[in-house]
Amino acid sequence: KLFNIAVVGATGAVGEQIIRLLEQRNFPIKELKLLSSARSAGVKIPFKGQEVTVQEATPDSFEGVDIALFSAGGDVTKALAPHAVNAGAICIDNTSAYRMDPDTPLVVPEVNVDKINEHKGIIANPNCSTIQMVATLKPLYDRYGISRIIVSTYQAVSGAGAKAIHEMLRQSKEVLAGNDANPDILPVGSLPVKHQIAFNAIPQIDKFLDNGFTNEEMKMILETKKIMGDESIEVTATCVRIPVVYGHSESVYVELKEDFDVEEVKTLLADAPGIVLVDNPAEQQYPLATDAAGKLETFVGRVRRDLSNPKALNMWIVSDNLLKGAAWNAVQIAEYIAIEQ
Ligand code: 11C
Repeated sequence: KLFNIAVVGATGAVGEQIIRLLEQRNFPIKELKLLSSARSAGVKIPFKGQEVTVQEATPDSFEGVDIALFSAGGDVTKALAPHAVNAGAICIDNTSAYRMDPDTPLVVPEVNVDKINEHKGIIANPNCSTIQMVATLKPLYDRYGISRIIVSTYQAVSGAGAKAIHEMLRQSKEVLAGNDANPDILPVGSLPVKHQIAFNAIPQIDKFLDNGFTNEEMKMILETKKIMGDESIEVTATCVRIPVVYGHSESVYVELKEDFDVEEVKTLLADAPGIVLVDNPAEQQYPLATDAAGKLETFVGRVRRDLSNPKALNMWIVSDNLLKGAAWNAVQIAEYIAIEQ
């Protein structure tokens, strides 16, 4: 069967990757509709040797669409996804708009692919930093159980969009030239205070809540429980933006419920779908954002028993935030839907 596909946010950082993946994976497409805000309408995007003209996304854009992939921000999803569902499309949404909605499955195929069929029109794609962590921890959860996760992230600027990439590169040049960085975008475009990202680390991703955590940190906490289907897992997170373009890195401490053998843990990780074990300290081999950029897999290394708690492990998890963290996870879900139909 061939599918009519719509990509909403086609000119954005994630939308571009979705289009590239649909092409590379030879997704069975009848018609590809590329949608965006009015500002980007008219842009031509190459796809399989032809050019597809981007159209303005409106409530009427979804007639005949089978699968709509949204990555144009939560407000656009909230405004348009209900119209897409009414028109009969299955929506795969990259924003946080529906992630915690009890009627919306939140899916990482390696963890809970069975939830896809429970959708009522919308399937939510989790936050990038959550996806790579749960995909890696799933085989350990299945084998030993997980009681607690403490994660600190080192997140790439591309997570904040193409403007943040340009901002980091511009600031780097300014600072190297001896000028002021003149921060303009990060940590949060809509907030008045801005901080330099070049040669810096900013412990704020997204806005703060009253509990002292940021939205990004709460996403890691709440989404992990929902995807794993286990509210008893205790999670705490500190999310930090660093001057890397592509690839989020995470230091993860995880307490397991049962005793484990570190070599068995490494074997489980090496055999897990979508996970690549890169763990050879003797040769200084461990996952690096520069190696993960452009790859579909999630990379794990520095796997070691904790010295303060023999039931806990430490590890380093890295993945391309725009690919497994966003576009690839969404296209994977679309591929599962296509296979089922
Ligand atoms: C970042 N994780 O790195 C964010 C971007 O909820 O999908 C993705 C936000 C989301 O800034």
